[in-house]
Amino acid sequence: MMHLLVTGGAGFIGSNFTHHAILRSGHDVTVLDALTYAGNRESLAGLSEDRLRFVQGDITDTALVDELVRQADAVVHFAAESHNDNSLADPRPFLEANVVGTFVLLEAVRRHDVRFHHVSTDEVYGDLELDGHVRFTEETAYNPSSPYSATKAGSDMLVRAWIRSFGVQATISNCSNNYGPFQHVEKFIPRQITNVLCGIRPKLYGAGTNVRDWIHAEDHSAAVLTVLEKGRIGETYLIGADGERDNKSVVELILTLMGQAADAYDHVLDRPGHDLRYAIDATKLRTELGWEPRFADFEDGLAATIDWYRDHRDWWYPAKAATEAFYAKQGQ
Ligand code: NAD
Ligand code: TDX
Repeated sequence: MMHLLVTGGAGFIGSNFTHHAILRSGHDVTVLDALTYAGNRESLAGLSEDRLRFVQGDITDTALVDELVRQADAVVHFAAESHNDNSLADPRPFLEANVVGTFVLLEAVRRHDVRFHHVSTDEVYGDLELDGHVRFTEETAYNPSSPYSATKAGSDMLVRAWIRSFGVQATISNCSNNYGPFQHVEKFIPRQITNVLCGIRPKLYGAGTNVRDWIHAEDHSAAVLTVLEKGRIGETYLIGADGERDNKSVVELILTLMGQAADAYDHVLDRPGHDLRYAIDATKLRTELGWEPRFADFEDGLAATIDWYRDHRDWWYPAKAATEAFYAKQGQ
């Protein structure tokens, strides 16, 4: 049992991980989260105060981070600005949170000799050809496309440098696209589900042929815990569950599962620099650490996610109008 400092623990994946770490693995958790527009205290509801301490604060706050890291056995770092479209509209917050924030955490774990796990994305590798069979591995060269993925790539490089230069005890994981409950309505799948629930037609960027490799957030959380508990220091592990789908078929599936005509969606302006395809080869994680995804069937996972949004309007509805107003301004 460890005392974990989880940054970004009020976000989509960080809150899922916090539940997982406390309820399945028996760790105690301190969450450090700034509660930006993307953070929601309600996502941690139901966890006992004996096991979870919540601190509202910023990962760029050196004094606060130093004190919390000093008290922890390990840091699991999820906090980030996470949405590509926002990074295209206003990149600066991404530099602050993703690059400076990771730097502040690295300096604190270095000072206190605390184990660090850095949560990152497959987007650091850029994109793959649409009709190819090549997938990302731990050896793929970095080639980020957007301000978001460039700042995540920068944060990964900082972690690697702190491992090599200062001997920081760190691991990195790069995961593919997550779905599941508690995801902000700005993201693709919840946006389309909540559009249908609000009587708005789903919005597909461009032709919708872009491919994403979907994994349930529960499987991502389990993988991060596996790397934290069993991963080799200094190593990177890719996380993915063989879930490649093109965006058009995902929208059609959502509409069908929600009892609508499969073509009841709109094509809208494409994302500038839109990555074509992501695909993860997770052989290293599976063979070396024995991790396997539990949510093998995307359609079942998506149906359960739709039910969750139908049943939790109070959680997502307050963010819906502002999110759609942002997209309307972008022509999306
Ligand atoms: P999210 O946007 O839902 O949550 C981010 C959380 O971080 C929020 O609670 C927010 O309040 C907090 N935060 C942001 N800036 C902060 C700061 N300066 N100080 C303290 N807290 C701050 O993001 P998510 O989708 O849960 O992603 C979590 C992590 O996983 C990110 O590092 C992201 O790059 C990575 N990741 C996400 C996906 C995905 O599909 N969503 C896939 C691979 C990797
Ligand atoms: O309304 C939409 N219509 C649409 O066609 C939205 C919001 C998105 N899209 C497309 C763009 C992408 O091809 O759907 C795909 C998924 O979009 P996002 O949910 O914005 O995810 P993506 O840009 O792929 O990045 C996600 O996965 C990697 C997360 O947001 C990142 O945090 C993570 O690192």
